[in-house]
Amino acid sequence: MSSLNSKQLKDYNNNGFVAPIDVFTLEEAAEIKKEIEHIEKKWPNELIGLGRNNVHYISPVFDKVCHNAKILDAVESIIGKDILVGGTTLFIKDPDKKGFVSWHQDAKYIGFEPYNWVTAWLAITNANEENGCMRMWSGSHKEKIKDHKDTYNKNNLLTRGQTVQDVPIEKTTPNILKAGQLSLHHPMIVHGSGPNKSNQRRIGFVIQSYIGTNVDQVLGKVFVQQARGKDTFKYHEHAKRSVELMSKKDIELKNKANKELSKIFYKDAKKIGKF
Ligand SMILES: O=C(O)CCC(=O)C(=O)O
Repeated sequence: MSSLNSKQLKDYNNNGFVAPIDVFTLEEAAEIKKEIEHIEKKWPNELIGLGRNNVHYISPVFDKVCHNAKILDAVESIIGKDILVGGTTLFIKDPDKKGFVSWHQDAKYIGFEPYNWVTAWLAITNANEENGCMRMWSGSHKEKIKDHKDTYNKNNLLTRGQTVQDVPIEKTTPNILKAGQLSLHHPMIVHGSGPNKSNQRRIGFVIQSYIGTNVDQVLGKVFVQQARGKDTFKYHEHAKRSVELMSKKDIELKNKANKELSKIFYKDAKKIGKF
């Protein structure tokens, strides 16, 4: 069932993103945060580097987020009813680190074509200007794919520090979300985020991305899960849903999927970064 109203759809089409969309209560978001902290405490290496990707394969909590009906209803409004989960990433900004995300377009490096896909950014903590929420260049999704310079800056949370230069900051809008709220953004929108200047963590769980079943991966191989509808195209290998935290089989799947993802992210790159 599609859930975005005409104003929200107009926002998405005009600006390249729509926000905020209420999904979880503060309490539910806090429970999801606890799952991250639990994994970090018990398996300290699991969510770092390349491991920040595809946590939904090893955690039933994150699996359920990806298959949440409220999120899928909103996504269906944009890409239609045949929906696959094409991958996830945790973007965690700790207060004592200088992590930032340079201006970029997802479509430049993610490899999903055609662009019948949308990225869902779920705030696990509040995201605001102080703690480095995303900033979106409204309308930039209507332009072409821009040149990106690979900077490999050590504090850049993007794989190769890919950066669109000369972004007019005055045309960008902060994507302020409360914990539990979601935003949806277009593959072509230029966006980025600054460092966390608060004394609390800023955590975003990003379904990167929800893809229509008609969407192929043109840079490599990706595993998917059926989130809604039917996959008559069968472009991708379908993966099972997680029912037990950190099961051996699921860890193997996550590692395999991340190895493939790394090949996509670093295709033709000069060197491999830390994610
Ligand atoms: O979490 C962030 O600050 C940036 C995430 C991002 O670039 C994305 O979800 O496409």
